[in-house]
Amino acid sequence: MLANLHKRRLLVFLVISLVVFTGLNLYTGSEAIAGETTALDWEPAEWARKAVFYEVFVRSFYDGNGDGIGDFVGLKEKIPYFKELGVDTLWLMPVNDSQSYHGYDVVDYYNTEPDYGTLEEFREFLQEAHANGLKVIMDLVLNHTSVNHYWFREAVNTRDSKYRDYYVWAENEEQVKELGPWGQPVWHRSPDGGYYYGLFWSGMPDLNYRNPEVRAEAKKIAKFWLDPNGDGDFSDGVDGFRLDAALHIDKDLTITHQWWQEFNTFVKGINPEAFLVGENWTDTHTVGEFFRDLDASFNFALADEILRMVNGVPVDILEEVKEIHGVYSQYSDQYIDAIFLRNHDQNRVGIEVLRNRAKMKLAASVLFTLPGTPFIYYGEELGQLGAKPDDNIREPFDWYKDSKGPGMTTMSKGGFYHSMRFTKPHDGISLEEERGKSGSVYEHYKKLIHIRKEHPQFFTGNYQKMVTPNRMYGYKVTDSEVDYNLYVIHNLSNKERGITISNRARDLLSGKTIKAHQGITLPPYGSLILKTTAASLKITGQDLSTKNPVVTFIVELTDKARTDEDIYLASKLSNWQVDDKFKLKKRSDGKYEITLEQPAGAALIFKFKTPGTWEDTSGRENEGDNRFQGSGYNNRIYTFENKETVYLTITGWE
Ligand SMILES: [Ca+2]
Ligand SMILES: [Ca+2]
Ligand SMILES: [Ca+2]
Ligand SMILES: [Ca+2]
Repeated sequence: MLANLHKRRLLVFLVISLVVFTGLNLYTGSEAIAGETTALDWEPAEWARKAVFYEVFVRSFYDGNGDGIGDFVGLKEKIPYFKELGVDTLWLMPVNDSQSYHGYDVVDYYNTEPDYGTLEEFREFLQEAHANGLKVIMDLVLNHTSVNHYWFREAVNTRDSKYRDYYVWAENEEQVKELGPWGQPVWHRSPDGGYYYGLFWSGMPDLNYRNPEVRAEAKKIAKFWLDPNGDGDFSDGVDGFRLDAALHIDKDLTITHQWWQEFNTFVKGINPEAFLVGENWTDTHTVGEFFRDLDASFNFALADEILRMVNGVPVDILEEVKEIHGVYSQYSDQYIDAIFLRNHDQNRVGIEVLRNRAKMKLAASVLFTLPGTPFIYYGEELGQLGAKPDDNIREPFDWYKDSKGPGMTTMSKGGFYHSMRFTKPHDGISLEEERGKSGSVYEHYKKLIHIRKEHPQFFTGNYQKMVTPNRMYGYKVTDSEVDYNLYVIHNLSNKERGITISNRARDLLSGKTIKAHQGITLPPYGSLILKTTAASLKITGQDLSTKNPVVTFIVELTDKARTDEDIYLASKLSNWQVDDKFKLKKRSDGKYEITLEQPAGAALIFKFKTPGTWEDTSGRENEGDNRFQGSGYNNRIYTFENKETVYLTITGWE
């Protein structure tokens, strides 16, 4: 549960960037020494290494009983859909009984959320999923409970109750002033006058994992879901857990790691094939430490890099992967890298790429051709949109052209705080409109998943960067086990690119065979996945104009943003300083303008500035120009392609 973290995205990104880009120097931990890999006495679930996961918010997926709320009966009914898409494993966001719409504050770990159905219905869905070859993992929220969990009620009502020590209490007044990792209050006053620790908010008190009884409770809960009847047959249980807030179990990371090792040993003792993936939204080294404890961890850093690449920032994505894996492999040689684009705590891909359908497809093409175990967030395969607040990134899955019909869920039911903003009728975004339609986001995802499943070297193969012309990015994926090579080429520009290849190959995306030296055209943001027996493939591109594009930005100020001060464009061109060379000219119509010349393909990251303030981009949702990055980012980004005039608005200063 990382509801507040988005506000700190820039900070987190900076921390990650520093660590990724400066290599090992920043790491000061005492345990990890470069090159030293710990031999672990357990093995990750191998099946997960070659699986494609699908994250489902049950409430918004498919309603099986007509009350407008997604449920287990609906999930069961939609098993053929998951099979059609080609995913192997479902990750269900919390299904435990909870009082919030999202479920991340559990009141009963041994029961299901009544809105979703009974335990019996959950088990029926599970049996059916298993019978169809689908695995299911569930979100397990062990860091904290709801304030309405009876443990916490007992802890507050009776000071000498054994449940008091299930939670974390302040020892003195001084301690209460302490703030959390993103500057938030973490100590909350309980009705009895004490202060309890709740990292995320007062409604979610953290459990105390220094108490062996809490550890025993957590293990009992895991056992209940893995093998409910304890007969050693796991068809009635889940196949693993996504561990919410795994990073935050204890303020002391050593205790956190101890706990997860203990938990993993316990889980593998029940079912050696059970899969554990941790939510560790932090720097790459700290993520790496968790591979000693758990099978897998989400790669938040890579997700951001893929989207930056798609948005025109010159990112060398294979180099990013290499650096991250270099860090991971210091901790374990058997880690499973859980790669993804966005999850339920982040604006959807469609918003991050400013609703550009070709870029949504490009992001997927990159994700599904990189090593790791990919995760899709439900609706992403339709190119569904969603921006914060949180419930608007968790909107109903859009099954139908007119967003009405059997199984369709609604946000007016089920405790959402906001109304529906993004799931809309007749906007081209729905399963009904996209299924079978050539070039749709859905058909593209489906194709990519199937290509990946048929070519397992994408999970484990050897990757080499290729030389590619004209703002394209390419890599070769080889595997000594097979007699062919794969070549992936992405067109990162908004222009068609004509290319020729030196040897005959088949493009797995279009299904077409391309002859040696035959000219082919790659559409803007298009990709090729070439399969060939040739040992090497040379790509030749058309000659592009060498003239630098000259671009004029015309900037309008909203009433709130009016200023008497001069306005500057700050970027690395000005060392992020106020520089007269980048001062905007005030025009007679009250607008401002500045003209820049940059090489074609250059991506400029910038922000406007006065001598005393920075442009406030916090609430910005650029919907106009495709080359500007999405609302989750604090800087503007523009890629120079043509001579043109670009209109911008400044909404405020901070
Ligand atoms: Ca329902
Ligand atoms: Ca069983
Ligand atoms: Ca905690
Ligand atoms: Ca729609």
